[in-house]
Amino acid sequence: MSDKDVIRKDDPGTGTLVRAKPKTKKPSMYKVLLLNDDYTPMEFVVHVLEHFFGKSHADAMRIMLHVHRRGVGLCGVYTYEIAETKVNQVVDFARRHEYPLQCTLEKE
Ligand code: TYC
Repeated sequence: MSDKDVIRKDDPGTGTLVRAKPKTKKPSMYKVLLLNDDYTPMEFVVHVLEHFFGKSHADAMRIMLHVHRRGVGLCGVYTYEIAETKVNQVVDFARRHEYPLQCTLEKE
């Protein structure tokens, strides 16, 4: 018997176990993706990955080069609210520096 099993109060003592209904659901997770463009400087993208996604300099370089070569790359996986906030922060930061850097989210 696991801690997820319950015995009903009106169980007549047959020992029948009933699976308890889980009260929580795992939230859907969302990928935050960075897209390549021809104008945003590489150092700017590395800074974004370090500052907004907590990447080490080495990981930020690796991800930036992957995006540069392949067109798109994964920055992180988050719940919807956090993913949405990251996308807005990155796009807003890039716009303020007049770079066309694009960042999107995709349901896992
Ligand atoms: N392609 C850009 C350049 O050559 C660098 C770059 C990398 C831009 C990743 C965006 O998401 C990006 N300056």
